[in-house]
Amino acid sequence: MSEKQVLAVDYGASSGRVMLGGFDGASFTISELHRFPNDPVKLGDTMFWDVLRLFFEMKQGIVKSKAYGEISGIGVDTWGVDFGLLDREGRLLDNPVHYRDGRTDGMMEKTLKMVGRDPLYELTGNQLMEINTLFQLMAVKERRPEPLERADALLLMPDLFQYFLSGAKISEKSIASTTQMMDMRQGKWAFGLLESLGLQAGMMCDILPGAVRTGSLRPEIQKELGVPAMEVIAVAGHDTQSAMAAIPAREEDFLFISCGTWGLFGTELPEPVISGMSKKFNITNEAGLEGKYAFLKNIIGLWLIQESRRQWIREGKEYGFGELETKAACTEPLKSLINPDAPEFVPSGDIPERIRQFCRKTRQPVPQSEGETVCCIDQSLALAYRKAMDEIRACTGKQYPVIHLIGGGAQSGLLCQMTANACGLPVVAGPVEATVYGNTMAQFMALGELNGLTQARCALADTLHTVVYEPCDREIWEEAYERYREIL
Ligand code: LFR
Repeated sequence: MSEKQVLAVDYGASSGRVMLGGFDGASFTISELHRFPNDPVKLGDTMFWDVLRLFFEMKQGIVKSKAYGEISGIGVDTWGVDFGLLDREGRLLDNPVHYRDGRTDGMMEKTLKMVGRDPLYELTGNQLMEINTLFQLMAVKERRPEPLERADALLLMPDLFQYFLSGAKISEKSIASTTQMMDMRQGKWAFGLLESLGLQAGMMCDILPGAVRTGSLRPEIQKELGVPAMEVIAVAGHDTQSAMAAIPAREEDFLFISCGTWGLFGTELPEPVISGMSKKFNITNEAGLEGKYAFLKNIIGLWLIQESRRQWIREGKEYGFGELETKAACTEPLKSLINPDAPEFVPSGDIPERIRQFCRKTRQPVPQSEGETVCCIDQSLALAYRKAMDEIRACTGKQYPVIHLIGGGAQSGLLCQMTANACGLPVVAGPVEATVYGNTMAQFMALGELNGLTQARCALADTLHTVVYEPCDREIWEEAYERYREIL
């Protein structure tokens, strides 16, 4: 079979790209057409996504694809939980707001008082996090209800871009499952919950599974960009689920870490787990492709390093990630530990200073240099993964032979090795571009070129070159894990 091509558009919290994905019936290729920054914009006291610029950049990518021949489809994935509201004519009522915006402060507690922590978790199966769509909507309702009152449709970010491209208003299931508004077992919107909170259920669009065609590129966009028609495809719109689709696992039971701005640690299951124990550990269920579920913990991830790097740039010191890793590898490991999920590390700002404060408060050696800071972050993340692993094992009653570490973090040999050491399991690193592969695979599934996820994963495993990190220094890491649990 000759190679077919699609455009995989992947928006991350700090950058986006349009990639060309190819499949020749046996293996995949991906190449970058266009990459651009995704810088949120603070206006007044609100932090917005620059959604029109993001759409503009997607169009630039489409234009660049003209040099590569026929393109069969286009699919978009993004981070979770954020959304846009449309009026009856399909116009955006407000600019989408960033999940790190302060408008949700205190909203979760308020909402939980109204609906109860246990029933909410029972119904949605989602980890309770202030950033979740439900709490954002409650903030809109309380502070600035007009757009909500006029809203005819709520579209989550990938669905919004998909709508810009095709005009179809749908809710793809993987992204719907990040909202804390979906009945996880039924795969339907939790209308009763919405109504009990005074949120109008009528704005929710029908939930569709990922890997389906939703329409074709609007004629006016074809004309504007000078491109022929192409299918618009709903992939697993949630980037984490696109990435999961691309885990090159040959084992049935495995652990994974989708390691980017966030670190998502979990496993894949045929059905959600919503139990007293999963509630206690605050583990989330998310819907994936082909009716699969990810059972995972949301851990803060490389955000700590990305944001520290921005701080050092503000101080006039510009280092690449590779350079920071080299510095970290030269320092003495396991001297100081932080709880990476402590609330003070979530907002943007001077992370290295907050790490120093954390270490002073917990009477540990205070990391001074950039290398010591990055080393402290990496080892603390590895130990947070270890804790998540213990909790997931306890909930599923399963043992796992391997951890697949996918996404940008797979480039960090130090983090992969530390994770293997902390968890006592081999870490298979790669693909770095998991999200793009998963997006591409879902499109070829929708186009009928692949007969399902298993076939797609096998083809991918044959395409890829992965690196394995074997665990070592186990005693030292077990001792560190004890210390880590004490500081929590
Ligand atoms: C990762 C991710 C996480 C989600 C967080 C916020 O990019 O999608 O899965 O919890 O971003 O939306």
